Amino acid sequence: MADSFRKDQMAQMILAKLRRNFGRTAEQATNAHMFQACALVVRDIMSANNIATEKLVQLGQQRQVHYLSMEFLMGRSLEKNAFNLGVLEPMKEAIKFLGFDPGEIFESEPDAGLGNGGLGRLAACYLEAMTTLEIPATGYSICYELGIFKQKIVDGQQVELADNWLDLGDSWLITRTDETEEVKFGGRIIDHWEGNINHPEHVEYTSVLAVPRDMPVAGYNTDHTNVLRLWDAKSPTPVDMSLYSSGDYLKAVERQAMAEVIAKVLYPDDNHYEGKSLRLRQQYFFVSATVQSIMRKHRAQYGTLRNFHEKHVIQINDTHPTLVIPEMMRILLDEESYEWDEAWEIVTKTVAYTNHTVLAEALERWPQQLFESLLPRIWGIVCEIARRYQIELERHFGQGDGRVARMAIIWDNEVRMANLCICACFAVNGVSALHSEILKHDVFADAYRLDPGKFKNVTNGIDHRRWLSEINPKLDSLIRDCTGGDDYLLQAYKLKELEKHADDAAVLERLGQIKRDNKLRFADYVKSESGILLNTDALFDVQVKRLHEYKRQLLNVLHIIYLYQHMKEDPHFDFQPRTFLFGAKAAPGYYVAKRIIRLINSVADMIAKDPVCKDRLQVTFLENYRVSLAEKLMPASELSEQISTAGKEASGTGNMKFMMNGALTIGTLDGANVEMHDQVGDNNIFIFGLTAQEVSDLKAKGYHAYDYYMNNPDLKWIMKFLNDGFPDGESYGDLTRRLISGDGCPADEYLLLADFESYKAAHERVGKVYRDPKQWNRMSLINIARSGIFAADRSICDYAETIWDVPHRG
Ligand code: 26Q
Repeated sequence: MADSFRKDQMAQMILAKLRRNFGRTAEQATNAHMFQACALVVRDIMSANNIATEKLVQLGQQRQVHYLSMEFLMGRSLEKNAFNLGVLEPMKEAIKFLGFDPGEIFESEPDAGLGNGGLGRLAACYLEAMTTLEIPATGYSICYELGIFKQKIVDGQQVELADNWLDLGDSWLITRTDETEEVKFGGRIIDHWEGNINHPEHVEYTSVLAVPRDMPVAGYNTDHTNVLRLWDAKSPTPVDMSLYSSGDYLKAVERQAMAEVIAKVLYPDDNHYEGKSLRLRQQYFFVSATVQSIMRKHRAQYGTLRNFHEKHVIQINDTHPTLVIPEMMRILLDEESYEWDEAWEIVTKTVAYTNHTVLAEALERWPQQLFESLLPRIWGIVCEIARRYQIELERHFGQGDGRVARMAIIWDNEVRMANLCICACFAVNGVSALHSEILKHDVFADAYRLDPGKFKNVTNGIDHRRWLSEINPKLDSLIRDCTGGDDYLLQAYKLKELEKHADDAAVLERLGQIKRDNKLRFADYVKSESGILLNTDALFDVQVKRLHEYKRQLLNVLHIIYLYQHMKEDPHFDFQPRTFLFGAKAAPGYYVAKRIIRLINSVADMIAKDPVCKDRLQVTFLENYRVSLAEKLMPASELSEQISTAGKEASGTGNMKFMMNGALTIGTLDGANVEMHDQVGDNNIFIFGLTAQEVSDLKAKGYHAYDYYMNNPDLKWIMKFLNDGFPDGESYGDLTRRLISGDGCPADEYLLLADFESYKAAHERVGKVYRDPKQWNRMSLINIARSGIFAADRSICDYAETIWDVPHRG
């Protein structure tokens, strides 16, 4: 009864939005109208909750978390927010009642693709978990007009298209013009000394206005509501038509365009740094607006900034928001007239840093010249931080010590952002146990010895409400049936209770049936999108993630070519049929990554046309891998490929999504795979390859890819095959050269050839187990049961308890 009443109420609210915002009745509305009306209804509920949350936080004078990230890969929000608010069922009923299909309405929402991959998606999962755990938290980023590009595959190659998500996506955004901040670029600084105290004056600068567009975020089963604050860039000088005749019109337009370009586009580089001026402007823009906004509110409430660190913690997601450090100093020194030491104490008790990568090419090092001309006052402050740090280091290590040079903040006319973070932050954490060890003993070894207490680990986690309950409803029912209800939604460790059923034939059979159903559902989707028919009788073997050499999609391809060759040679080759699925975006400027995408498509094409492979071997490249595609794919996946060179993948979070949906992992002991292996043991995961220690030993000793090639007939054959080329006319000598001779860089930097045999053997083990469905399903069940530790709720509790010192629900 209550539900039908709520359905009616919901239908009325949706109709009111349709009428008011679009001047339409339900009969006149399109799916897009219906989506927007539903989003506005849900937004109103969250908005009211958010006002109440903010009041409570202010009254309680609680410590707040500010999560700064250049990326928040939010994906879709309608179904998710409705689910968390407990209004999903009545909303679906109302949509049906009004003559629409809820599935189609959810599908019409564009992904908010304001991120590249792991780091951005992690920020989104964490914002949800912080909200569910009732932590007063705000996310901050840029309101990019264009999110991560849309990928098309044309003639086997990646083509990038603009992602204009704001068309419909801005239904979620509440613009708060009254909270606009001014951000200053360029110009010069005039010092005004008053005795020992300087009052620098910034002149001839260019202003850009930062206008907040807030996206409310619902927590599960709570009224607590947080927001993601996305800063939009606007010019302070509106284009004035009357200037036209005076000739200033074009100048005004130009100035406007210069300002607004800051929020135009997300940089599509993942795990790769490029010293572009616009990127640095983006970073300072969002950081300055954020700090000004937080400090303004704090001052209004407490009348002083002296207790700032008691009321706020700022978590910076990789080094991209590092400029918060000098920006806070600037406000405290220049605008609030604090002395250096007092300002420094407030800053260093507020800011904590998470590192997400050990790849040297991803470490941010900004050229002094660019830095100084764009941010003259910030440059001055960074110089002073660097000078004082250098004195401290020299006192500790002695002058001329190599460690002083390695830890320097400014060196060789570059600003090293990671060193600035390590100097100023009260906590530094890695994102998996192995990664945090590598930070302590390798990447930041000097700093670790100086101050070991600063270094922490918080293993990543995912929003299991989205990545299990919402996307895999059949598995959700099975879990409810086996664990006695939905407690696991707030207490992910309760998934463990599934394990009581590890030997229950009926449960295992049901788990197998769920996977089959999900595979069919996914195959239907692929067919309707691309016309491709997936073989659902084959094992779904999946590698989806950004394309990067260290993630070794190419190792997967080499193995597929090996299987193909074997099958050609021996038509009776006893082989577990496999459907290999790939999904990956390559950074537009990353040539080798794009070649690997083309190679995957050449292989897919060749295999599709060869009758020998029919019903046995299939390869498909899924176009435009994104959050909403991952949501369809994870429930249908059986084998998860996590095959990075050990020591290179900081954590991985896709690995956790697969595990929660019952896929088994084939992987190296890298990132969080190590902890997955710790959870399930040798018997429930397919581990292969060199360990991180072995990789580093082998590299130290001298790795000779050529020897592996010469001594392995399979590898020789595969390389020849790649060189000779494919039926589509494309050949890949460039890729084989990179593996065997190096082509100017070290040969096979990521040790594909060294791990090939071990990878092959692991795949053979996979094939054997798959033929015993009972054993496979049992392993799958154990993986699901032991995946609770990878819930974002657990990660956020770790942050709250070991770094932020804030209370949380539960
Ligand atoms: C930096 C400067 C200029 C332009 C771009 C960048 C940039 C952008 C994105 C550098 C790095 C990134 C993204 C890094 C990333 O996604 N790292 C991943 O973080 C995940 C969450 O912790 C981990 O699970 C992955 O292992 C890690 O690769």
